[in-house]
Amino acid sequence: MKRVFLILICLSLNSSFVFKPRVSAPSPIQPHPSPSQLDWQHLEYYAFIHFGMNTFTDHEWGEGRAHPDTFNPTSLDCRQWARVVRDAGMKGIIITAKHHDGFCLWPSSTTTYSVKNSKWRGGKGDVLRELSDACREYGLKFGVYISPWDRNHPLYGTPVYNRVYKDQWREVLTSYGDVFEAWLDGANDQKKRMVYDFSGFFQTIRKYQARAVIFSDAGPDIRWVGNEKGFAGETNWSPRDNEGTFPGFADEKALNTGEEDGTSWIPAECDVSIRPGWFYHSTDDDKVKSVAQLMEIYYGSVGRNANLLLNIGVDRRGLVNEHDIARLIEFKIAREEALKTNLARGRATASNFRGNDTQFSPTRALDGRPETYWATDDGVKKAWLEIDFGREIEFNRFLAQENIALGQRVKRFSVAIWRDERYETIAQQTTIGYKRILVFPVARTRKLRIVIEDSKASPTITNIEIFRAPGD
Ligand code: FUL
Repeated sequence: MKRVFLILICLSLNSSFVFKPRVSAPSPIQPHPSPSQLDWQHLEYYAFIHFGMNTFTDHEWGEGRAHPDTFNPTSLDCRQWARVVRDAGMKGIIITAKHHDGFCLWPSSTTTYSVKNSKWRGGKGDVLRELSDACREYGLKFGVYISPWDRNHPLYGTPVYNRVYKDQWREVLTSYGDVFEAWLDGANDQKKRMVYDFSGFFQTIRKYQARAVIFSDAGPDIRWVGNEKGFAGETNWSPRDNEGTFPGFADEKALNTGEEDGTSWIPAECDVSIRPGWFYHSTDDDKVKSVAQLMEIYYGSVGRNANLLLNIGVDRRGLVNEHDIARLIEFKIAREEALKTNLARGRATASNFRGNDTQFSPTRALDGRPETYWATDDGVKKAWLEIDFGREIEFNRFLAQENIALGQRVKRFSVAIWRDERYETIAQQTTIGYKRILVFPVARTRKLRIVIEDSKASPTITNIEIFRAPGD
């Protein structure tokens, strides 16, 4: 009996060592993303495609009067679109299923103004069918833009139109498989003002595709970034105070930066066209944005905690034009070249890590695994992480990511390099969010620190990468 007692005591003493309770992960702060918003954020870069009646009338905002036969692509091939988009490194396509002119690219029962009354494919064509099939084949997400403003529909301007518009969403969301993003703006007619039932529209979308994220000036899931140039604010919070906002209400400044104390999680999406207009115009063939411009946009969007929705206007043949293809591929190569070899390897230490538990150690920010992260003890809102490269390195790009599943936390951070026996700050910025990329002149050092200068709660850094991009 005595011996059993002794063994029990030994076991219990030992167990405090062996069964040491695991240090708990930081609790999420409010607001934080839903699973669909998190999946969406990981996409980073995908295509907008503007194609429709305007392609054939050379307009940007058609009036809805062109005869349906005007829509007549000679060799439409959605598999070519999907191939180009995949080869360009984009993760999905959002198509203008209906633009302001009201012409539907699918045979809708809600209007006579659609592909079914055009000569194209003898009135049997359906662009959404062909595109959604192609997206599945090429492993791309499929999304749709249905413009609420409709310059053709006879009921537009009356309350009944709200039902028509919901029916359009129902048709599209129930016929073509999974839709990852439902895109709408608040565009309204200057004369025939329409009182839109936005909450009813959102409910309809949720009813038919609960996993789709809804984009507009006012979310509810994804917000417009406040400009069509492709740039998020240098400070860019995903939290946003959405109270009292609606699509068409655009506080461009607030949309551009979000709000530190915003109560809803509504991350930003940067929509921008590769050409001056959204639709294809042959006169713009020599105005495709340069690789340098596209790189700037990339750093200004994906590099500032936003997703990039880059628009391509498909041409009158129904193909992505050669000029755009060439640029998209050059842009992909330039991105890969700039962020090719990650130099963030070496001995990582930190001023603090959670419960001194290795599951939250600074090494976790360098292991290339998105599910692991460096975190500090609760209440520790200022901290540094140091990487000792063990040799001198040269770099000009710095990338950091927060574990946003737990909410966006970092308010201010800096990057410092070891020079002349002391640390010297080479960049100071505000938010990080899902991804932040800093661009600066080439720096040389054997040690580097990321200093979290202020944070809403204990910082959680899932990834740090460092690159030497070609050029200065
Ligand atoms: C805006 C529209 O008015 C433009 O024509 C374009 O489609 C852009 C992406 O959204 O609201």
